Amino acid sequence: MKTGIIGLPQVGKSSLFRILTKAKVEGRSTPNQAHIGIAKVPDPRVLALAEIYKPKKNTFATIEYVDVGGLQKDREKNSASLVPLREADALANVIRLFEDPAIPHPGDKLDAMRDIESVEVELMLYDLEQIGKRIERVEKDLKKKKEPALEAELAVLNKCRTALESEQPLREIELKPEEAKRLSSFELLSRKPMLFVLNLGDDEAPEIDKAIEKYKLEKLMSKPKTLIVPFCGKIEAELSELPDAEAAEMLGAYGLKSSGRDRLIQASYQLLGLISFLTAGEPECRAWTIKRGMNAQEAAGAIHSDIERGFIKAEVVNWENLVNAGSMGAAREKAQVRLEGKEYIVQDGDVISFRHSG
Ligand SMILES: Nc1nc2c(ncn2[C@@H]2O[C@H](COP(=O)(O)OP(=O)(O)O)[C@@H](O)[C@H]2O)c(=O)[nH]1
Ligand SMILES: [Mg+2]
Repeated sequence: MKTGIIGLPQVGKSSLFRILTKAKVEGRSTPNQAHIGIAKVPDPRVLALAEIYKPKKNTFATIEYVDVGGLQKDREKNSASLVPLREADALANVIRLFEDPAIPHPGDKLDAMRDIESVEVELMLYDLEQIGKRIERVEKDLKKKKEPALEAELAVLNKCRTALESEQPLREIELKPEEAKRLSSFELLSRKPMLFVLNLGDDEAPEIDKAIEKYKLEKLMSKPKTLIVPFCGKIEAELSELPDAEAAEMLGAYGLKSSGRDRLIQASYQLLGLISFLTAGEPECRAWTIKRGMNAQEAAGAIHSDIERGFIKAEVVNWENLVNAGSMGAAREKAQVRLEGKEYIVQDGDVISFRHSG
């Protein structure tokens, strides 16, 4: 699963990409060569299980980030730089809120809402073009021959066009599952879940919790498929260069309660509709990624298709119960370990051991 990083020029996109992926990329990304990097999803649960099992290794879930070039004044160039985003499953729009006279910004003063809207407009124009082309096509075909499937598609497309024309991103409109399905072959950008990343100045670190109110962005919080995460880019860039333990110590010195990097990655994970289940043993403690709502048999497939096919039962215990009990045996005695069938909907933080045949 991939999150595409977007935003105006000089807002801290590439810096964010480097922080998240701890990649050492030099230079700028251009539309034709977007940078792709992988981030480990920080997971204290894996570490807590490792305290019990002392495994040979810990393995974390991962997600991908893509750094595409910044949006330009020139519409044509924008279209090109938006193309790599078609493959993204979610977007992260970086909003510049740090002052720095040495680093020019396209607006004369900082204005979060203006910048958010100008990026949204680009996404919506891109979608309008895709939808407009398809509508033309479908209307032409319908003139030749009435076809219920095409008529249904046209209705959804028109619904989208109406929303876009009134400047409403498609992620905000409600569609029935069968309507959404008709759109699934289009890579519509304004329909992708959106993470607004507020890139604050260093001096705002102690009041990071109040940033959303301070910049009057509360109204974004209630929007569907939308999350807002404030962070201090420059501080996080410094922290990402340090070993984990030192970075954790330095947080407090800046007046921060938690790592912005961790919060951002966890927010993207959540926005992508992903959860983790865990496996624990002496060889390895590991977090596995699945879509929220998957059942035990589907989850088994994340490990291996053989386990999915030969699924018999899942032995499930909540990670915290296991950690508090201190061992599987002790958790069993407390009746905290359950045997679940294939229909069981896996919960975030379940520790599972699968019984399978073959
Ligand atoms: N003061 C400050 N400078 C930053 C911050 N984030 C990025 N920068 C600087 O802003 C410039 C542009 O950053 P970059 O990440 O390349 O922006 P991009 O054009 O959006 O990819 C660089 O000189 C960064 O060092 C920040 O949070 N605070
Ligand atoms: Mg850049």
